Amino acid sequence: MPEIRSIIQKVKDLSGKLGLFLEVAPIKKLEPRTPLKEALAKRGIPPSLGWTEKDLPGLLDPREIYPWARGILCFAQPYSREEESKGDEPCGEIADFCSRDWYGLLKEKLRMIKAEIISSFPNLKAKVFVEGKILEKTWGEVAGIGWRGKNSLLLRKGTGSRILLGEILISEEVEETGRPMESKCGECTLCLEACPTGAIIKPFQVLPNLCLDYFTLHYDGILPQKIREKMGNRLFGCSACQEICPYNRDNPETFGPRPSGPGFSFPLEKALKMDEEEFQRIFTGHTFKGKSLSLLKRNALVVAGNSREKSLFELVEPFAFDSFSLLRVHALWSLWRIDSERASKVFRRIRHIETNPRILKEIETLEEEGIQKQNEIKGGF
Ligand code: B12
Ligand code: SF4
Ligand code: SF4
Repeated sequence: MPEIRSIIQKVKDLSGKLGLFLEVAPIKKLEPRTPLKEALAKRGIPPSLGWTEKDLPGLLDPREIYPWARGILCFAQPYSREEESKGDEPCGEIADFCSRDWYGLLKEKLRMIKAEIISSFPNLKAKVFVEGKILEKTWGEVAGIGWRGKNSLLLRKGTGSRILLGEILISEEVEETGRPMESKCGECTLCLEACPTGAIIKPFQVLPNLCLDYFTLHYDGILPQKIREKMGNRLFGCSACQEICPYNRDNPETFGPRPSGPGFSFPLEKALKMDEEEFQRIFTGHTFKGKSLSLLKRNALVVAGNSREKSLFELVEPFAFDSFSLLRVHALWSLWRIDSERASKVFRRIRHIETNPRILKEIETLEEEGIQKQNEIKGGF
């Protein structure tokens, strides 16, 4: 039976060919910097996305769930940066990592690698993770795939933070191939300052329920007003804490197939007029393939409001009468921001037909704020 060392070498060669970075480490109990229990309790995101206290033992030591685990292969998939291609029309921004289904691609590659390992080592147990119940950044740190940035992400020389992480647990003892690295942020705090919502509450710690990535991609309810404002022109995802990072500039290794995706800038008119068929055609094969067209439209309404572009009023107005109350709420807010005088007239029509108390409350709040603002202006003179 071939030695595990030769298998690791084979996996390393294969990973290189597949455009992945690989480091290997023995399994051990992790010692997270902040008490993980406390970090998880403060998150305020649904357990479906994050984890709860009951997941703690398995997160800290994968052997609690996979008693056979002895080694971990940690992989990084670099993803390419989308070119800025802004036209004259009002557009929303789509984060780089959405340029294609990078997570799906990584998972596929890891499944291929697993099959390759098993073919040479049939008795080996192996389990692939991409976004699974495993502390991917911490394992990446332990194995030496990269080091922690204050934006909480893992960075490596040559790619910066534009890498996605995946792992294969194996039932064989392994020797480490890399070494944990100290953070190289030094005195820099650019990402903390650039975060629009203050979600990076402390260096290395992100509060998920303030993060725009969470709100634009994972949260499918009514967006809090403060978050709508902070979204600016973000349609899907947020990369502010990565774009600003000096380690993310001019990275020769941020390679991969050129994204064939919807592009960095997406016209709002196109988003708002899109039907299900077009949505499936454009977004299938991209990170938000599982997301709904309504999520795109909700976000597009918010971005339209933030643009304050008068030409978008007519485009937004029909959504104030949409059968889906989620879109009605955001359309009202958007109309108000684009042109509050015109919006008031629409609100009057809506009051006659609307029965949903949440929608009526939205109108009331917006108008109250308007009166307050007017009083402030008057008081200022
Ligand atoms: C839930 C989740 C989110 C949530 C919460 C993110 C967060 N930072 O908490 C939301 C939806 C907001 C999110 C957003 C994004 N995510 Co996300 N996310 C995850 C997921 C599924 C779980 C992460 C988690 O909750 N870990 C638990 C927390 C408690 O762990 P932690 O953040 O490591 O916390 C530790 C540090 O704070 C550390 N610490 C504390 N003090 C100190 C001090 C020092 C000196 C150091 C070094 C460390 C340190 O100790 C804490 C406890 O161990 C992982 C996949 C996975 N399975 O790991 C992907 C993952 C972290 N996400 C990823 C990505 C790419 C993103 C986005 C960039 C998406 C985008 N828009 O492009 C944004 C980035 C936002 C950001 N700055 O973090 C990648 C990160 C890749 C990388 N290069 O690191 C991962 C690993 C997915 C993957 N398979 O690649 N994500
Ligand atoms: S992704 Fe955006 S909102 Fe989230 S931590 Fe980074 S800059 Fe802040
Ligand atoms: S912007 Fe500065 S502080 Fe933030 S991750 Fe990059 S180097 Fe570190």
